[in-house]
Amino acid sequence: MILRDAVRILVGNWDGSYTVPSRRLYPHQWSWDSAFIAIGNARWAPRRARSELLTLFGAQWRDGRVPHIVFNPKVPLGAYFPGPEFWDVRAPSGSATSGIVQPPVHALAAWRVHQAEPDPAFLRRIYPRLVAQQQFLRTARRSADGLISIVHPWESGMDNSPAWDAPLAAVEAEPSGVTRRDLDHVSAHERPTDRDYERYTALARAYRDSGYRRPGAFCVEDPLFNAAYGVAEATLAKIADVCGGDPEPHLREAAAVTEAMVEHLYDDGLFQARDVLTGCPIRSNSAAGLVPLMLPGLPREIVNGLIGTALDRFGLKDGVLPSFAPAAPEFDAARYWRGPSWINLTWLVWQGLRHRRPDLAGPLADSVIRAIRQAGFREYFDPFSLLGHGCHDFSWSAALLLDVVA
Ligand code: 9WN
Repeated sequence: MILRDAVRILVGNWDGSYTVPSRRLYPHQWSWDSAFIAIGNARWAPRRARSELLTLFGAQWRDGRVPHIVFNPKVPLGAYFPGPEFWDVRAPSGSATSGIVQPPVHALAAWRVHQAEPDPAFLRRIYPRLVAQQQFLRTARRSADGLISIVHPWESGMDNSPAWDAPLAAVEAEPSGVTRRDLDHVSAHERPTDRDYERYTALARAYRDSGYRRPGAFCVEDPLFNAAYGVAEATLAKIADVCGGDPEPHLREAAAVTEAMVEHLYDDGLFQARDVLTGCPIRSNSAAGLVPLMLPGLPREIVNGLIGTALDRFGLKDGVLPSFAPAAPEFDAARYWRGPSWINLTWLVWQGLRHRRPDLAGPLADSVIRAIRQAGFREYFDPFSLLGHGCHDFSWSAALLLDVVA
């Protein structure tokens, strides 16, 4: 029944060649959502999964960047803020897009789709595009330490994580020009604040006005984003193998970023973000710091440190994984990325645990099923009561459930 409902949601959110995250709240194509959705669709409709990824990469920019939103021209202007008129840019395909990116989890998605139904032609088509996506990050965003930076909280995918409070405080808010449409659909106490939005808008505007070249007052190295980048290289090595390419450079790059992360971002049982503008670590209790568990070459003592933290600070064994450690003062069980449990974040950590600690991975997968059984396919969940928050019929909650139970 629950599986049938998951498929029903994905069918309802399908737009002909890709899937919207949510019909009303997010009526366009989102980058990392499409990767998670493809992973789930691979379980019952691999053709759709391939189409999902190829449609997204169809809007790739010449510099290799994969925009975080590809706008559907049929959706009325003003349905989502900030919309195409704000970003004011088009991909070479002619699609209106945003100008920022999201965590590069797409190589992993492409590989999972291929595993579900082997299709070397699909892999050969998407491989150069995935390589270009990584190349953009190396060219435009890599620091001397070998880490990739993000220039907007939206690029982290965890928009209002408390990890961004300090770097965001340095950004001048821009009260005018913010037309929040999210509050038409979800109550204010579950979303970022107006102040957050004023800063998000100011940052996006500054980046846009530089021709999407120069970061504004926010530039950080995020452990989730860097882990996704490293996992992408490790996965590209496997894809290169199938496509007759050379896996070696990808393996070297995966090892290099893993080493840089361990050296510069790991601190006392958790990976932390770092502020590129001040050079200072941003100490927080974000579950983003557990996602590097996915990196295949992570040293054993680091793995053990992360697992200890997941158990002690995040209550891994007791239930669903919160996005922020519950004992921390910033924790908020209902507000977006400040505490609620998200299925995609849980899935990423689950991936990291599956081969290392099946005894912990199993209950984590069960917690996804439990949350959805109790609250439905919500966007996020109170990690204690499992009360559902955010929008209903959320695509990646449905898609990743299908993967978790497969
Ligand atoms: C801004 C679509 C996206 C997710 C992000 C999530 C949220 C957008 C918003 O929704 O962000 O990109 O309007 O709040 O934070 O992770 O990709 O589901």
